[in-house]
Amino acid sequence: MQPSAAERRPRSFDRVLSSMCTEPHPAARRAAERFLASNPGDPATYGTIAELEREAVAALAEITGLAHTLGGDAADVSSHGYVTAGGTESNIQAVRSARERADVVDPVVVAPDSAHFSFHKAASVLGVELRTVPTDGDGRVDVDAVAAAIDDAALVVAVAGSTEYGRVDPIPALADLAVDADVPLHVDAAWGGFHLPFSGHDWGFAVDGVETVTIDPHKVGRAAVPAGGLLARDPATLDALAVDTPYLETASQASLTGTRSGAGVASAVAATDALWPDGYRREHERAMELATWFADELRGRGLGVVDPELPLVAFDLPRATFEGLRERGWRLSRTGADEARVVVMPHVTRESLSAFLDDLDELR
Ligand code: 0PR
Repeated sequence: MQPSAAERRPRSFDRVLSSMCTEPHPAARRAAERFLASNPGDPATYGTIAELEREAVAALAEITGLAHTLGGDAADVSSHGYVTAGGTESNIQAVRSARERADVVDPVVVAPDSAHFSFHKAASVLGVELRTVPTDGDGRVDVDAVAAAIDDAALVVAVAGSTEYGRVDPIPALADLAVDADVPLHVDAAWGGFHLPFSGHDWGFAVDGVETVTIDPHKVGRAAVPAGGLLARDPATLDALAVDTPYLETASQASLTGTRSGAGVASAVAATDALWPDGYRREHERAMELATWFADELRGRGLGVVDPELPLVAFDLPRATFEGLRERGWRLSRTGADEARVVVMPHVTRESLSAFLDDLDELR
């Protein structure tokens, strides 16, 4: 008998070049399977997964520099964050908390035009105005434009690893503006967060003024889907999100979703246990080297390339060649400006990119 569609093995990652998902770490896969039916949204019933969520948040607090600012006292780190369903939930919740805390009639969120579309969802769901400001020619937000837009804002958003180009906004400069204007700064490091501790950027809670950070274990962190992260410097950020939960044994819940993925939480702990810090550092170095090599190869073929700041390479590719590569099975997507975009995720290797270049040469 043929296996049903649901029983078939997932597609191999061999030719997946533009996704931010990747092969989970083997330990993450095993951990996910053990917790498929537990619900971190009900900690009084599912105590083991609740304890694992504290561990996941403690790991993310280390990675984002929050643990250090708390003086290494990770005892009550769970009041500083939780494991979300992904970057979208984290970003919505960061906006929601800022809206609650600003307590103004017409809340405004200032974000670069490079910000992920989840901020448009947040604005729509929460009834806030999203005031987008332009990026410069190199894909980072124009700081002067933020300065001109910040005064009445409830939140400023910075992107640390943009979805289309992997660009990191000038976070210290934005944080200075935010502190002066007394507006919280949210850093979206959903994808970049597992690279940035090794890239030399100033980006996380080490920067004064950064109040919340999105960082997703289910992207570069190599946890199972779904496992996102929202971290906050001030526990009041999460308090502003909490609603009473009268018929649960716990008094309140700050997450946006109710039932949540125990598999995501357990796999985030397993992956970060296995890989933080040395495994992630090695992956960062491997991926940067590969991205740099790939960018050189493309340039050598006369193609325009956006210099990779983090391991993501956008490059000019005629539409017909793009379509031809898709027909050969390469899972490739395009930026809004029509460049092809390769995200050097852990499953992307020198071999796969060489095979891609061979196909590219044949099609040109
Ligand atoms: N913030 C940034 C900077 C992101 O790049 C993304 C996702 C998000 C937030 C939202 O995260 P979730 O998708 O976890 O809610 N960026 C990818 C994108 O939109 C998501 C993606 C992942 C798309 C895998 C395709 C895919 O196969 O392109």
